Amino acid sequence: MIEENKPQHVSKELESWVEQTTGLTKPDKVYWCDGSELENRKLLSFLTESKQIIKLNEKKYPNCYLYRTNENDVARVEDRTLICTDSEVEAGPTNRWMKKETAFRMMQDLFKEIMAGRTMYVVPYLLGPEGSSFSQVGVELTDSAYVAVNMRILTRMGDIALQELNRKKEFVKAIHSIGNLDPEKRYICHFPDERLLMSINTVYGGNAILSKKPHALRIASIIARKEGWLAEHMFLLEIVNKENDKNYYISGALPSASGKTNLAMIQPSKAFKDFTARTVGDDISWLFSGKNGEMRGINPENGFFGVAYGTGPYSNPNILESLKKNTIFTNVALNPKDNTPWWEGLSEFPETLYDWTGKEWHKGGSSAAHMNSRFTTPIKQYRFKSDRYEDPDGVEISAMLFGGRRSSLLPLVYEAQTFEQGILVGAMTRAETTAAQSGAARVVRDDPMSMIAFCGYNMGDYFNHWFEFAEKIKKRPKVFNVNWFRKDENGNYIWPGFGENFRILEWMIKRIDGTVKAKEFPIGFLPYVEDINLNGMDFDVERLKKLLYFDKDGWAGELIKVKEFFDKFGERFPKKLWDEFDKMNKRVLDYVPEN
Ligand code: OXD
Ligand code: MN
Repeated sequence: MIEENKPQHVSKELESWVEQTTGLTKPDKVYWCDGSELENRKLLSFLTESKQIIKLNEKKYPNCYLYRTNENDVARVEDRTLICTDSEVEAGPTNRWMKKETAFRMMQDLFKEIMAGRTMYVVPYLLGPEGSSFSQVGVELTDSAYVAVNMRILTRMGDIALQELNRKKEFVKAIHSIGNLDPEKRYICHFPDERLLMSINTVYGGNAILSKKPHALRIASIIARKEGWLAEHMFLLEIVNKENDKNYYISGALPSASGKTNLAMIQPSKAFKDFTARTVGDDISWLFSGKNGEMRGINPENGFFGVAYGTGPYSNPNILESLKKNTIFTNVALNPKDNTPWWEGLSEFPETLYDWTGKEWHKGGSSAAHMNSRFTTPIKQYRFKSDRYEDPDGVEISAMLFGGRRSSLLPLVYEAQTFEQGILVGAMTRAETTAAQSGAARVVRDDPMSMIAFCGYNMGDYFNHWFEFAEKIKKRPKVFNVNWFRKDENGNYIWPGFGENFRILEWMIKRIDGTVKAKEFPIGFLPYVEDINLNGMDFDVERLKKLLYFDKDGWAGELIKVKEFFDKFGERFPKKLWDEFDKMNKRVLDYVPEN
């Protein structure tokens, strides 16, 4: 076996684990990634020459590539994502569980000699800013060069991580193989006790880039509980009011493929010329308490893995320029005329395309890019990133928001009256599923804090942990709930969304500053219609009233569903959360509408 590029100082633990994995998987070669530009170019050339990836137009899209996954491997597979512990109760009723020993044996069998004839890449990575006491090191061993080049964008990869490892000693171990892409033998296993991840028969990002959902959310959420912080499926957005020179940091949880990246990159329209908005993170936030009892957050990632489909001049004008260099596209269409990537929403339909599977596509055909097609692009080159994204101490959170896709009932925005009620608002999130989950139809499911697929332990304990965490926070952020997705009788979206959502963010800022009042309802505070700034927008106030209406009967029904979900946790469900629920339920049932 050949070993290449091995660094001089490698800890004994890392060295022996790599050796052990090599013994099991039997690669022809082990290559240690250093994260350098030269190495990146070599890996991309190898992928191009071996026809695994397509190099795009160098003039229009320098250093950009298109990768097509197998047609059966286009999204996260939640039913094959397992939490592997001694007892099922540790995983809880929302996770799929397998007994640790059984899962380990199964994975050992599947990984046996799986890398024969292939190269195993050793990919050390750092999650979080360099020098942050919250940063974590992981090492992924993978036989996919595509995974390695993605990780170089999404994490701080290579030597920088090994240096941090020399200081920290502890690291998360992750083993991945493309295997043979057999969907029946596809598994993403999490072994929290060993801080070990094993994933096989997939290359789709959320299943194979183990630094992301598996480490930065599932394993990190378990570590966070032990250490007293939170790992959340949240973007982190900076808003500056230039008029009074105040900064606001808003973290927000929305389910996958529900506009989280777009909101994290929102551009205030002309009506809001006093404001700028900058991105700290678009998908994951690690939240902790600061010295003065404030809530702080960092983005553990270093790049964006956003949904390409639908991204365009209207939905997210800011990102488009960034996608024109150093970006890997997955499952988008290809315009053969000039060898450029294309997806629905980017521009007018070209006459002819190759669709995401590589087949010829003509105008009028079904979707050319996959609905869960992705871009992987570095934060560094994003013009509207916040200067604070590399701050090791993170940023101070002024507000949090929860939400999801709901075609009815849920108002455009409402505010929790207290932080504890805010925990309930997050916990009772129910949202329509999207193309980010394999096999998903548009059905409403419980998705507390948008973490249903990402909490690595019993969610009853998770809710409890939120209350424990809240006790440490003396300067409590306001908590809001948003829903951009209400539909009218004809099935059309009522609120235009995207950039116009800034109007709602501005209302939140006014609430943070205490400059507007709000009206109390059983679920929390709703805005007075006149406090939502509609300047420069052609939107009927009556429609806005509809979006801010409190529907007593609808909410009574909603809370029945919420209760059914909460009941699943039995003993593990915190009393404090039942108390919040009971209070809200009583207020809803007792509510008598004015006149
Ligand atoms: C993602 C997801 O990729 O949530 O961010 O699926
Ligand atoms: Mn996500």
